[in-house]
Amino acid sequence: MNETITLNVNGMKCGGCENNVISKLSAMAGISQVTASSKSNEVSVEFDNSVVTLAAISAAITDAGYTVSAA
Ligand SMILES: [Cu+2]
Repeated sequence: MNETITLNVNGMKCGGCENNVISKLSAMAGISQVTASSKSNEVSVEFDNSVVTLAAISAAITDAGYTVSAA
């Protein structure tokens, strides 16, 4: 089932960081839509929760070098 979540993500400083997060997440199976804002420190993800988990999404953001502080 599709679900949309907004995560608080720290460490994004510019549009390059936003694009980095967006391209990393967009490449993952089950993720249909990603928006990222370095201004509000938010990443919104629309995903199919039968394909990909919130934990995997958080891990991908962490791997990219950013910190997920809250869901
Ligand atoms: Cu940046």
